[in-house]
Amino acid sequence: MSTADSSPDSDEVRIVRATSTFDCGGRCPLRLHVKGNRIIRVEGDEGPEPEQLRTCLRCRAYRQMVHHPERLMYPQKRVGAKGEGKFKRISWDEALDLLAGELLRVKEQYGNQGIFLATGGGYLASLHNGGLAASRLLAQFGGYVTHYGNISSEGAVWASLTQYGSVMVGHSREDMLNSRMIILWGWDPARMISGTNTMYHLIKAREKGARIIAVDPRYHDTAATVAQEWIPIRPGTDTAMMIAMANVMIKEGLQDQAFLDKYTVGFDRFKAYVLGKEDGQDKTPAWAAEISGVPAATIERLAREYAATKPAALMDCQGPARSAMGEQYNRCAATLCAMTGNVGRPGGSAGGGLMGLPVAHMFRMPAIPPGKNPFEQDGPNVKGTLDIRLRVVKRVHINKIFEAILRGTAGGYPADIKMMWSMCNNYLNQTGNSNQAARALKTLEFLAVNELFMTPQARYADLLLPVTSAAERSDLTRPWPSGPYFTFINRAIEPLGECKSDLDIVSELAARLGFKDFNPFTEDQWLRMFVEKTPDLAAQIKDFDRFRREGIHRISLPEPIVAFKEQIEDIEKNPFPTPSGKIEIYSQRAAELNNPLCPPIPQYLATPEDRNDPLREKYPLQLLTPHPRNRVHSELYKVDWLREVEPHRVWINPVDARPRGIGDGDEVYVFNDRGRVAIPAWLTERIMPGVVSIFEGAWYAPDEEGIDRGACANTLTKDAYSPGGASVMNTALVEVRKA
Ligand SMILES: Nc1nc2c(c(=O)[nH]1)N[C@H]1C(S)=C(S)[C@@H](COP(=O)(O)OP(=O)(O)OC[C@H]3O[C@@H](n4cnc5c(=O)[nH]c(N)nc54)[C@H](O)[C@@H]3O)O[C@H]1N2
Ligand SMILES: Nc1nc2c(c(=O)[nH]1)N[C@H]1C(S)=C(S)[C@@H](COP(=O)(O)OP(=O)(O)OC[C@H]3O[C@@H](n4cnc5c(=O)[nH]c(N)nc54)[C@H](O)[C@@H]3O)O[C@H]1N2
Ligand SMILES: [Mo]
Repeated sequence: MSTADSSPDSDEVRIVRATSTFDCGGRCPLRLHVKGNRIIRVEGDEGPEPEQLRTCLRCRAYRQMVHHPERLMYPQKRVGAKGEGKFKRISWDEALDLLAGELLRVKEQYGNQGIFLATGGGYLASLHNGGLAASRLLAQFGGYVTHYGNISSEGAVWASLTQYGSVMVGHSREDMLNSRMIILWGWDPARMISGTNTMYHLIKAREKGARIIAVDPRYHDTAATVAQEWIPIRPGTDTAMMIAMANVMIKEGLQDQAFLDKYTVGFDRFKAYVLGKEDGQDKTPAWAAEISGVPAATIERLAREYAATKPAALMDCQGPARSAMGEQYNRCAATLCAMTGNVGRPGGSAGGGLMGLPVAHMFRMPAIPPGKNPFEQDGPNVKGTLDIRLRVVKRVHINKIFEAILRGTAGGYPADIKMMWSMCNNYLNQTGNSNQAARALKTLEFLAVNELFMTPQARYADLLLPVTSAAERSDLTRPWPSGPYFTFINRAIEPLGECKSDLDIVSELAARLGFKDFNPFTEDQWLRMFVEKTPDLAAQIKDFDRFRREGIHRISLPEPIVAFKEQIEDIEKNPFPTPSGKIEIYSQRAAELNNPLCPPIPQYLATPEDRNDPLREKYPLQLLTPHPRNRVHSELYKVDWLREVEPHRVWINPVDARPRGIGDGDEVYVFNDRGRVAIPAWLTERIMPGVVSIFEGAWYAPDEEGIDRGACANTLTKDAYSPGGASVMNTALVEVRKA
């Protein structure tokens, strides 16, 4: 770290090495130019090609976020009605006394199960991570209730665990240079990143001659940049198309039978389903064309091409899996990867939708004792089960938090929630059915929110605690989800206003609740301890001071990581971590769930609010809610530069717009029984007819009539989860009308 003068009126410019900590698909190393207590410029990584980690637009606007005039600067207490957004400034002493008092009151009056902790992905670094610190404190305080289920990828997690017994299904990105064909099946890394240099490697793969095809209802940025072909498909119907591809391969004998015989179990059961031996429905390309809208000839051609081109990488991801039967899509993709013998092979892929690598893992706070949360211990907590509801009993599914608040134990939820403490999330905005969430938040006896901004959720708080940004403290992090590298975030500026980190807030609260020595170490001691005591880190980083100075430690790999390489090289010695030791195209564990909606082989299943639901007469359009290029979910929403990049609009095909009298730029209502948003229309052939798209993360802002003027996508989505636990964000029917 620079020893230069950091006093507020110094004229000297220091360069501080850091990264952002957003839950975005990348992790840009940054050189922050700091003058006095202000970041005046942001530069990216200066590493040489090909390692240089190119900075994204969001990080380039980092200082606009850190120094935003609307940052919360001091603790505040509600004075208006709940949700009205009227607050009064108070001191930290008053604020912490209030929170400690409410925790004690609720515990005394209702027991610890009245306390709900909502954590989230708002801050992806190790030390100043609020959720972790608070969960440890509340466990020591006698327990709390929280949520389960990864909102991003539970469908993909379920599929990968079922099929492979492991979630480590990724290849390092440079392995795409070994692929002769890459299918972007619901994957758009130009926008969602998927590891900082994914696009760089994808472009290199294309230059090297790989054939690249996008299967997506939207002609997305990645398709526009690298794909030779776009195959539009109706949302939620990918499994039908994949099954028909399997049908073509089976009938034409194109599958890699030797691979299937050696490494998989249950292919025959899948084959019988594909050929319709049990239900009488031969799942032909014509059958799938009817469901998916993809012409039968295209399905046949893709099946033959994919089976013949080796190696080929079918890249499924998490977006299509965030849907009513999401896990079936990832399981089916993994099954095609096995049928073509691409699993465990350089240039191939395993499917499964999770692209993480088994290196550079998160490392967090080993020293504060976790304590035992009684509400996690006294149920079966069935380890290894595929039944999401049994994996963590006594918690609330993440997409059901607000219904649980409204209905409590009478509605079958594990607790009657009386108070909520929230940090690193904006779930009112980010989980299904925001109108219901707003109703639920009004019923809480007490809501404390640790935040940087007055988000839609923060507006409902009784107590607002202002939090420092990642630029105002030092920490360690790693990329999401590839890399591989570690980064050191050096504190660039001193805390603005009266902001404190979550860790400091929790530690001060701990002292008030009578926990002595809750956090006995300084920031510097902690960070040194992490580096020296975390095996993954200690093995890599021998020189702490150098790591801190350089801000990054790049891990050099002798060769690209290929998931399941060891298994494919020697299955006897290295079985798959499944009950059978093989890739489970048929899963006995899934069969034991006895749930026709969660079958032992991957299947296409109709769902509520898909295109066959009779509700389509009223709401004929399918809604997609992908992640925004110019934000990280709802973060950075206030940054003007980023707003200019992409105005918030609903994508609609002219074929759907014209009969509704909608012109480009017209203000429209998008609505269903859950809510109504007002938003300008973007007429574009980049989305297929019958489908509209609103990027998630715009801030919920209902007017007096209940029309959401902010056009938050979740005003329209539902608070449901699939049998495998996927949050249902991309299965919703809507209608669009001129406002
Ligand atoms: N810029 C930016 N990057 C981000 C984030 C962000 O907020 N902003 N968030 C990060 C996080 S937390 C996550 S979990 C990841 C999420 O990454 P993903 O889950 O991969 O992203 P999504 O944007 O939801 O969807 C990806 C694609 O799926 C398509 N899609 C949706 N439904 C279907 C379908 O039924 N079939 C097919 N074939 N395609 C479909 C969408 O059109 C979109 O192009 O992104 C990360 N990256
Ligand atoms: N419709 C729809 N909804 C979706 C999705 C979708 O595809 N479609 N995707 C889902 C996915 S994959 C995800 S991961 C979720 C994300 O859901 P959330 O985690 O709720 O998303 P963010 O908008 O990133 O909210 C993070 C909040 O944390 C705050 N924050 C940042 N740093 C700190 C800190 O150090 N301390 C504290 N206390 N707060 C901090 C930020 O200001 C921000 O308000 O959204 C989900 N919602
Ligand atoms: Mo996510």
